[in-house]
Amino acid sequence: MKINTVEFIKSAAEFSQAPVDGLPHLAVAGRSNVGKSTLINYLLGRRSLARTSGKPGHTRLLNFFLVNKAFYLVDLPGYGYAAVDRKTKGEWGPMVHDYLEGHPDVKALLLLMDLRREPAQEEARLMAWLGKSGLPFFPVLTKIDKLKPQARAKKLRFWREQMQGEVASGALSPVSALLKLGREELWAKVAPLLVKESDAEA
Ligand SMILES: Nc1nc2c(ncn2[C@@H]2O[C@H](COP(=O)(O)OP(=O)(O)OP(=O)(O)O)[C@@H](O)[C@H]2O)c(=O)[nH]1
Ligand SMILES: [Mg+2]
Repeated sequence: MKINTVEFIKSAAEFSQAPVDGLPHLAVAGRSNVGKSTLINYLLGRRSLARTSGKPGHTRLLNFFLVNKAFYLVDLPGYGYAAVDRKTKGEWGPMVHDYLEGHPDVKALLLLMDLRREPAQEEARLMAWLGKSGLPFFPVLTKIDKLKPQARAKKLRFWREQMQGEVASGALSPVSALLKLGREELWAKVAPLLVKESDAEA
C-alpha cells in the first residue's frame, strides 16, 4: 500500500461524532497496550502520528486518521484495562460497540493480540460477536520481535491451531513494528475491503 497522505481528522468521545462521509473505515481493536497505536504508525509509515505509551489505557477516544483521502484508519481505546475505574471502563465498551455496530461505513476490523499471550475471554467474546455481526475481522499478532525465531514459530503454530474455528488458515497476520515485519502482507489482506462502494461499482 502506498501511503500518499495521512491526516488526523478528529478524536471522538462517542460514535455519533465519527465522520460519516461515505468513506470506508478500518478499525483497530485490542486489549490495552497490545500495540494498536504503534501498528497504526507502522502501517502508515509515520513515526508518531497515533500516540503510543508504555502505560496501558493511553488511547481513550476514537481517533480518526484519513489515509490517501480514501479511507479512515480508526484507533480505538483498548479493552481489559484493569487499572481504570469501573465507571470509565463501563463507558468504553459500549462506545466501541455502538460505533462498530452502528456506523454505516465500518468495513473491517483488525483484532490485535499479543503473540506471547493466549486468546483471552475478551477476545473470544469479541470474536463471537463479530461472527454474529458479520463484520469482517483480521486477527493480528503483535510484538513478534519479543520472541526468538524458534519460540516465535512455535507460538504461531499454537495460535493457528487455537484460531482454526474462527478464521481461515493464513488469515492470521504476525507483525512487528519494531522490526518492521508484516506490513505489506496485512495491507494486501485488508485493502480490497477499503474501496468506496460507488467506486467499486463504477
Ligand atoms: N517490541 C515491540 N514493542 C511494541 C510493538 N508494538 C508496540 N510496542 C510497545 O507496546 C507499548 C504499547 O503500545 P501502544 O501502541 O501504545 O499500545 P495501544 O494498544 O495503543 O495501547 P492503548 O492505547 O493503551 O490501548 C509501547 O511501549 C510500544 O512501544 C512491537 O511490535 N514490538
Ligand atoms: Mg493506543
